[in-house]
Amino acid sequence: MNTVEQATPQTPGLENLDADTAATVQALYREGADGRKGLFSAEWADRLREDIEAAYAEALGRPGGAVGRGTNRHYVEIHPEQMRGWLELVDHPWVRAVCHAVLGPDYQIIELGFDVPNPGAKDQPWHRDFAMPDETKDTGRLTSLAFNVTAVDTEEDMGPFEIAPTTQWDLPVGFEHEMFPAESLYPRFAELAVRKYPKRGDVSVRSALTVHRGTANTSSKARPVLVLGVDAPGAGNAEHHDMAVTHGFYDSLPDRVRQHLVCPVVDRLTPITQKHSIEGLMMGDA
Ligand SMILES: O=C(O)CCC(=O)C(=O)O
Repeated sequence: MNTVEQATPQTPGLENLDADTAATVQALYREGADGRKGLFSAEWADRLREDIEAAYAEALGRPGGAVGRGTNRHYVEIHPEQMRGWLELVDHPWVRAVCHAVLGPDYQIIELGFDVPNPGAKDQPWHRDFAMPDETKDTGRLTSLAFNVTAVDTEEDMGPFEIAPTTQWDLPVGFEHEMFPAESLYPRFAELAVRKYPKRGDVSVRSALTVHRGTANTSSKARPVLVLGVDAPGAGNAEHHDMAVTHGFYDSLPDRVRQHLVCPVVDRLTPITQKHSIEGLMMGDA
């Protein structure tokens, strides 16, 4: 396997954490991802799928509603109120504890969206969701997390998500836009790669720096998956997102959730127009 230069991880102190949270923090710093089976019920995930399908149909019906992530594949950013289970997700004790432990007490919920690899979607290029921040390079600390929640039971032919553990620390040498590793590095990712087969109700968390890709969907079914993005203060990802909440929704939230929202609180939600992204450029339009 090619050897690569890596940043030196500085795992946060684990002494005040319960065993479950400590295990996830260690996994995030070691492998770059972790997950929990059955955090929610299959019915909860079915409601998520219904909400994703409604938001997807709405987004496809207007210019800029959905952004291409390669053949037959889209990403759509939505508002929390477009998903019935958002509060249960962000308020789940494991989600809160992991965010607090990795990103600090003032972590910020900055992104909600979903990927839909449809039938015919191809292997994506291996990638990161954004460039490695200087803080991670220099201090070995993770400054953001992405939670993924599948809306369907994943089967082999549905183009499972594939991730290359430990690559969150790879310095981006030979990475285009600091996000897309050169093809000469692919054998290393292929050797490390793990395919994930989450079922309805499962939740995973990863560093978006851990190199990953969606694989080819040769089935006749879509594999929609929710993405919840959370930052440490100053990580700088919020400016790439347009999430908002209404006053009524904001007022209905417990304080412990409100304090992690940095998005605008508005009278009326505006459908999100997706920003043109480097991923779209590199993966091609859907
Ligand atoms: O297929 C997936 O689950 C993830 C897709 C992905 O990483 C992306 O579109 O950036």
